[in-house]
Amino acid sequence: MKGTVHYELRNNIALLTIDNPPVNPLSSGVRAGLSEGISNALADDNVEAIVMTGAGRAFIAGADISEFGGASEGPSLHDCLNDMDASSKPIIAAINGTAFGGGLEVALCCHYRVIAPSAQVGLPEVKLGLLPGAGGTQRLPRLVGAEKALDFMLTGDGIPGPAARELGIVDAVADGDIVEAGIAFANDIIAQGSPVRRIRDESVPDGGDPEVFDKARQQAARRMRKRFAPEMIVQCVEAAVNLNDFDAGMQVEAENFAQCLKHPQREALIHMFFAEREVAKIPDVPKDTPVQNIEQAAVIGCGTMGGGISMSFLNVGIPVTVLELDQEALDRGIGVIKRNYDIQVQRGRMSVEEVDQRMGLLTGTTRYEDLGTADVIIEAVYENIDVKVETFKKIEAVAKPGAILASNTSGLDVDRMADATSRPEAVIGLHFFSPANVMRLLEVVRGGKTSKETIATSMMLGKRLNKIAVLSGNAPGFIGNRMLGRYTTQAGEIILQGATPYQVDNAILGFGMPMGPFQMNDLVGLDLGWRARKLSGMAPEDVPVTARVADKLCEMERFGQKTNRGYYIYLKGSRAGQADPEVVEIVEQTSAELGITRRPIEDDEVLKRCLYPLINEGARILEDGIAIRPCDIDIVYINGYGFPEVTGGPMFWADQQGLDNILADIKKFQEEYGGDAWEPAPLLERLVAEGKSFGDLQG
Ligand code: 3H9
Repeated sequence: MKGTVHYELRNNIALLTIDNPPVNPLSSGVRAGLSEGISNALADDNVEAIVMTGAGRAFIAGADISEFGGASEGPSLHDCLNDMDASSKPIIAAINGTAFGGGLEVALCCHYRVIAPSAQVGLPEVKLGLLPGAGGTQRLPRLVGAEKALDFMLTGDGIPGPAARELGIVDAVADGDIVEAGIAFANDIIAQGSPVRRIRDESVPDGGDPEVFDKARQQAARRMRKRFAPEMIVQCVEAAVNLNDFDAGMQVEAENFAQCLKHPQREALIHMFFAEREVAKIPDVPKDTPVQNIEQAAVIGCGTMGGGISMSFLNVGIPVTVLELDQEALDRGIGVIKRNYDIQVQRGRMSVEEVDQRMGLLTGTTRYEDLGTADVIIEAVYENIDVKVETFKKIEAVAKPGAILASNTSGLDVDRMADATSRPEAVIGLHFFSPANVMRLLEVVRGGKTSKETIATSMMLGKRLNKIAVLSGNAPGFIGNRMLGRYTTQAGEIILQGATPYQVDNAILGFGMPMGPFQMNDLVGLDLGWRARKLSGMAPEDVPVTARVADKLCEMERFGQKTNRGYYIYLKGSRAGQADPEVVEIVEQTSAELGITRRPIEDDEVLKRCLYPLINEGARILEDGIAIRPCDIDIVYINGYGFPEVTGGPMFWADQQGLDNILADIKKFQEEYGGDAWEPAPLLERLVAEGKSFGDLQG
């Protein structure tokens, strides 16, 4: 059995310390230990109260997530809570650290709660596709009211001790030793005649107002589109209010919890939870690899990417020197950073003082020599290998020994940049996603000679910047853009064969992505590819057929959102585009020029043809060793490209569809359309032949 609970007598108090490192989830051994500890304390006449706390940094991180979906041994969590409910002696939670999910529910089943100021409480189950299923949906509304409880459970965010006190979740915030504070609190209770206060015996103080539930449903629809669990939570709180009978409410909670548990969203979201932690583990870079201290950063280029990257550092208090070629470009770039912060002030998300503080950490320069003290230098110059190589030569000339030299390339060869320096071990790709100060993904690209220290430091830096860092090998497009290429090419083919860009976008939106491929092209700018093709002197007949429509739109100066016209028409001030019949005509005309007979294409085919090449290419990326595990690809695609979180990412989703089904369709499309996008990846074929899934490769 995993985990334990230490039992100790402190005079008249039984102290139960939950010990299941690192964060004390309620695994089988903990549940058994809790039941046993309570029974021992009740049997001992010298014990007058019980204090419960956690060893290490957490009180209890919740139910053991790894046990969901499988068999578990020992008493259930509900058995433990029933034992606690039946206790005639007061139980006091001394919340030393994180009390999340089932952990907070255990604390709510205690009769009183004291908390350390830095400890966090939260009911994050909704983020895992679950609901607080250990009485949380029934006890919390009774304690703080239905409205606040709903808000707390539907956001799932943690709050620190003082905020928990203000909300009414805990009875006291205690500085100093939390166990001593818990024992002192227990002795006060004993002095008052040992009253036990069971939340289950109380009624919900508000909740007569049905609007509370309407508001909660609207909030959930806005913030958690297409999620199953929020409605289940709202129903449980309605039951707490309307039934006004704790056990009847618990019955509703149990039924709704069971529904969440068997829902595919739950499985996908728990996959994401573990995947987020897994991507930090790099097999050949041990946990104890030395890392460098990053106290100062430098960014070369203060355009959209450079500005956003600079803000990522400023936001976590790391000073940045930003370099531009001339004073005018520098002033413009810094002006944009300031304006972005001012918008945050207008929206009430930051104070003027905070903006001043962040801008105070920013220094502008036009001289490379000023970058010499930085611990990490990131170039964010024009995406062209020759320009990048030249930039690296300049960086190397000024960078201090030991500094990390990074490129924010979205797919160019990191080794060529490394070879332009005499310290390739210090060179790495740090691919931020736009807007860099907002997007969570950071692709960390290891070159052939990148040292383990440089990799470990870069992964740690990603975490410090509040990003999720995924390691990629150095191959064109890395993980994300290599897959994206397949997706956009298919979308381009589909519109030439009969669908409109609007049909394709709608099918992708229906799948749950925040935008379709043509909306994405309009956002990024159609002119990028068009200009690059012009610069390269490409002959018109050599332009890929899937780029022909975009190039025609560019010839009409329809570059996308920036010119208010692209595939869509954007009315002033609006980012929601309107379909344009003229674009449909251009598409039809292009099909005719290419001799393609248009035909109706079902949405189902649109989806399969856009998504399956992602999976096929993902399999090749795994074969080539560019991504370490399938879940690394899932994290990249969800956090960088808007793949719906509730699917668990493309590789997890593929497993759920059945790899044999996907392979059969890929072979069908190969026969119909040919091309290397439809050449089945050998890994996919092997997995199907062996009856395995991508999940079997996780290791
Ligand atoms: C629930 O409670 C349902 C109930 O309502 C009803 C039941 C009937 N279980 O994140 P970290 C592992 S649902 C198992 O790196 P941090 C984690 O995988 C649960 N394992 O540390 C990692 O393992 P490894 C509701 C867990 O300090 C290691 O611990 N609770 C669990 O940055 C360290 O984790 C939640 O949703 C768990 N519950 O953050 C809380 N939690 O080292 C989920 C963590 O092998 N947890 N692990 O990679 C968290 O939010 C964060 O882990 C926490 C610590 C804030 C606690």
